[in-house]
Amino acid sequence: MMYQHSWGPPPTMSSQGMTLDRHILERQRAIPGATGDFTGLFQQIALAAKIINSRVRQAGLAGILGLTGEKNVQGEEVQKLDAFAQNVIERSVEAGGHLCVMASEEADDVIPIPEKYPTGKYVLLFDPLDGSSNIDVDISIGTIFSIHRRVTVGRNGALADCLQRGSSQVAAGYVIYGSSTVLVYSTGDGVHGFTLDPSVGEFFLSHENIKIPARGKTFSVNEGNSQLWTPGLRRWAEAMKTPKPNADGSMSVNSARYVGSLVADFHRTLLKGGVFAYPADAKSPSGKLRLLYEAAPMAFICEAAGGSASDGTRRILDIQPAKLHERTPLYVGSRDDVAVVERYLREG
Ligand code: AHM
Ligand code: MG
Repeated sequence: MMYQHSWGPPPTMSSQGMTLDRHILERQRAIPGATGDFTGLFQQIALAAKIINSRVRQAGLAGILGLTGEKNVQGEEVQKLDAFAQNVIERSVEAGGHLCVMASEEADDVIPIPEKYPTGKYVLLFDPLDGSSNIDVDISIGTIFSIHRRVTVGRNGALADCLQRGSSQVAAGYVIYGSSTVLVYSTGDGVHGFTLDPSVGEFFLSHENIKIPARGKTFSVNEGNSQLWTPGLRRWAEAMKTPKPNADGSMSVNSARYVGSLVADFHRTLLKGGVFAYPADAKSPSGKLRLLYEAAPMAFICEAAGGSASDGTRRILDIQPAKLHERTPLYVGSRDDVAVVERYLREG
């Protein structure tokens, strides 16, 4: 991974940088027969991310925290930020002619492409604003997206286009609205991060070819649920908290880190290593996170960076979804650390 700190503050970064658009375009040119469809779709997703970012940054000022039904200073109906993000993504991508259907964590059913627009060969699955319960307390939130090629024929896509294994994703990515706004994506051959320069309104390459360390020092899980876990998982958490002696007599200790916003917890895990877990428990036997909008895209990115992702026994990317809003336990991060938690789960 290349941290380009030498670029210095944003104005310098923009003058020297590789934009997200150019990055995707250059890769498209390297693929014989590529039509530019994917590049077009990606540009629209990046535009949506910038619009959502701008609203997230104004959230307090614009009085858009809280519930729908409120009026802003102009007397207009105020949307909740996650409803706003849903709307922005749909409006940004529906007209491009690249998609045949969409599905979102915020919508009960598949989202068709309006009749007035052409359709295309891709399918977009997304979580418009993940971690939205954290908005009111100024904690990082994010957008997650997953792109598949359609498997049905005809003008409109269908549920079958959305219910594909994670391994058949063409691309996946997320945007973190954190201390800076970063878009991370992968098409399966490398993972790249782009930081938004707000003065230019453009994403610039800042994290090239991210590789997750094979082992990390951080474990990330909501231990508030630990009484609901299996004994094996509780033993794993205890093991994570047990200092290990080093050869030189010093002690190694892990750090516990849990933001409660998947994008933030995953982003840290990807860059620094370690494991993020949202297990099944007695209250939620299938876990909390959604396979299509959360687990599968993060698993795709993590594997492309050299890490792994499991539901405890299976590779996340091998799971055939049976329904749109299916949930799954998720253990994702450094390869060795995911293997350790799988071992504890196996031992029960
Ligand atoms: P959301 O999609 O409703 O925002 O919920 C998903 C979020 C994830 O971002 C995060 O990892 C998890 O829920 C946190 O759950 P908990 O508060 O139970 O620890
Ligand atoms: Mg979510």
